[in-house]
Amino acid sequence: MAKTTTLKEFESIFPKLTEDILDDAKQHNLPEAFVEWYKASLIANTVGGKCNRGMSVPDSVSMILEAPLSEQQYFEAAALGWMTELLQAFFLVSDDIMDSSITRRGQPCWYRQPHVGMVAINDAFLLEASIYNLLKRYFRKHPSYIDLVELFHEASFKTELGQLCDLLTAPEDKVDLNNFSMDKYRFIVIYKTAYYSFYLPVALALYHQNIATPKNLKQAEQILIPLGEYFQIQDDYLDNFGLPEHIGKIGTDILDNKCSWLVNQALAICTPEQRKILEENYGQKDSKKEAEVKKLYDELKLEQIYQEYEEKRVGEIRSMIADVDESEGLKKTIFESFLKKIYKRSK
Ligand code: DMA
Ligand code: MG
Ligand code: MG
Ligand code: MG
Repeated sequence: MAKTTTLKEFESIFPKLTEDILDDAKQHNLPEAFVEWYKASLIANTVGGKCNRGMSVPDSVSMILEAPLSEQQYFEAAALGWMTELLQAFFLVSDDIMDSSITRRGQPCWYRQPHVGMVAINDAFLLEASIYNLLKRYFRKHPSYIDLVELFHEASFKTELGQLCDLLTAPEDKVDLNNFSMDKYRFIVIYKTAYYSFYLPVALALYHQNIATPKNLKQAEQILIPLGEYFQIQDDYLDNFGLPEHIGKIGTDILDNKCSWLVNQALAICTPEQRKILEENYGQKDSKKEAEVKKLYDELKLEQIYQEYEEKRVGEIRSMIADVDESEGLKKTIFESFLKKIYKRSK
């Protein structure tokens, strides 16, 4: 029987990894004060989230093996999990700068913290570099070492393409609602979120067990990409309808002129008069205009449209999971547990 990890167990691995990462920096004679800075950035940006991505690596390994993990197996799988959290930290620190966000996990965003500012950009690079230092330290002799390295590179590249499209679809100085479309939207969310958040942890588990094949990787992708797309649609929904106390961040999508799921839904059903309201108020750094858009979203009953979408999509995802081929080591439970964690989430 598989055994799922707890946040406490998973977090108990992180201090050792922090020590390792800082040890690599010390090898280069980084002065002590800067080692402390690196440590503060690692702790502030990597710990304190839900760790759904990270914990899903040991959970997936345990479900593949259908057994609890030995101490060594757990450490390795959790280390790979923490590398996905480091990748997430790297993306969030930079995403918050690019999105002019205010808070993250209930705290001021890293770039807004006293004395940090644009040093945050380099801190983001260091968070990313930590992944490859840890990979080398623990997996240099693993038969799938180069696959693991390439997987992180590939997931990063895809995320960066998604972020590029996200940012270029949302110019700060030019609002053009004709720029938005559900096709563009799908590209953005699959690339910026689904690959690194959903496909990466499961692919890591398969490579860790040396059982990855083109067939099981493809099968994993076929379900995890729709799951990731659904997850980012939830994120867009919560950006407007979620509570900052729950989601730990203040929504910025309207102010930022984002090609969000909500604005695409609004465009699909609005009258010419309502479209005019959007044209005059969307995508400007003005909280009164933002409030006008929020009011329109309520009038258009987007909350209800979202709930209907969620029920329908979750039904489809459930039937995809029911069709999973388990002959090459994948297990339906892996996907069921992802779905269970995110269905109707409010944070
Ligand atoms: C999330 O997009 C994507 C990445 C790669 C961080 P987002 O800007 O909607 O995320 P958030 O709402 O957390 O700022
Ligand atoms: Mg953002
Ligand atoms: Mg963003
Ligand atoms: Mg968002």
